[in-house]
Amino acid sequence: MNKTIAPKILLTLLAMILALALTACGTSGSSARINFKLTDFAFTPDQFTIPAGKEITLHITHDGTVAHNFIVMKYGTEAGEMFDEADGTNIYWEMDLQPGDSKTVSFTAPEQPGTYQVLCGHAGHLQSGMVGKLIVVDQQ
Ligand SMILES: [Cu+2]
Repeated sequence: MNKTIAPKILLTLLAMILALALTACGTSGSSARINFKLTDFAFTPDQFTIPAGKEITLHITHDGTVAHNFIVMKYGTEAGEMFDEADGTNIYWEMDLQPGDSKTVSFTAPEQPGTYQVLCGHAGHLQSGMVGKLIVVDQQ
């Protein structure tokens, strides 16, 4: 290797590594941007951590074969064994997705920090594994 060029290449590589490291730090902990995938019958990932009260951008891809929805339950409520009509009054936010959908939407995170249940409200889907957690944390 040419001895005068090698240090320049090393410096460039170091700068790139540093830039990547800084980007990685910015995405740790809670995030106002969430990406996840729906399949039959799961959310991947099934746990999200978001900052309280902030505008959250969700990017959802539907890789399954049947319609699903994404429901965030109100604080302190859970659907229990199955999601039924009575649970409808406890919905904080929801959206419907069809197979093949790839959508970017936004909603405002709850002000109350804590763990919120997320699930698919279609009959039988919660029992099949379409359930997860939304963790809301206080941000200074
Ligand atoms: Cu579903």
